[in-house]
Amino acid sequence: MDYLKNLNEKYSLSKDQIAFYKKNKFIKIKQVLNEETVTHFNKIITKKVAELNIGNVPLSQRNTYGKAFLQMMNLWTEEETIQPLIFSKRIAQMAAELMQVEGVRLYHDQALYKEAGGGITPWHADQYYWPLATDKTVTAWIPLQVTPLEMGPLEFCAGSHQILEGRDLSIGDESEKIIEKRLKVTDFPHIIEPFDVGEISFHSGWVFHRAGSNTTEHIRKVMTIIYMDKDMRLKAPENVGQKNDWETWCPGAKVGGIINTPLNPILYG
Ligand SMILES: O=C(O)CCC(=O)C(=O)O
Repeated sequence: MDYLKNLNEKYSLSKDQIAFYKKNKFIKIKQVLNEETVTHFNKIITKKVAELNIGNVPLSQRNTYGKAFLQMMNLWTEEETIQPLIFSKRIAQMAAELMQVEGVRLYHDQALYKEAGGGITPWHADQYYWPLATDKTVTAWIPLQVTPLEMGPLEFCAGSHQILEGRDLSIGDESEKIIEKRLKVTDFPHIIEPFDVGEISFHSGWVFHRAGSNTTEHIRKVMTIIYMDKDMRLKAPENVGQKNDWETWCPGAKVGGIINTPLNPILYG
């Protein structure tokens, strides 16, 4: 059970790392998890994803979003043994410190398994889907194996949270095309790098990101944890996705109130 030690041991972020995140609204950090922890969760999350993945439509019959990945949500509520990763103090404290807030709650988790031959994840900003009142949101993207460029690691447009155009687009062919075009005429760097085992990234809700296709014969297995400020309030939904998210990830929360439901535990602070 050494993974519990790894998951709860403090990671000391440097001032430079916090400043980097503040400016770019994403960061990649090596050696957050050790190989044993990654291997352990690779096994149990993959088993759960396989169990839940019934009636899968062949890749060729899916749209661009569907080809990007298998998406299984809130696995911590489905499988007790996955909880220690989602409730990791180490990762939650990093999320809080990067956002410079006192504490964080869970918004939800999701496994994102890009199948062998799976397509691109189009450019998008996550917060389009979220009925959350401020930008104090961050996703920890946790690959469950070494992730070379051929597998489609997460890519970021550094500092692109400053661009408002394209925020209103759901993930798909249109968002890929329009956001790509918009980002090309800016000086914000496009970061495409592989991930080592144990390396994870954090990206904020309004920074634009995408991923390439998976041209290998292996699934790109990734777990994500989406955090929000522990004092985050629910805003009135502005689109169907936000209404759906309210009902799914924070049922019972009231517009204008702090999102304090049993599905949104405080993970740090
Ligand atoms: O894993 C991917 O391909 C995309 C992930 C993503 O967009 C996210 O975690 O916000």
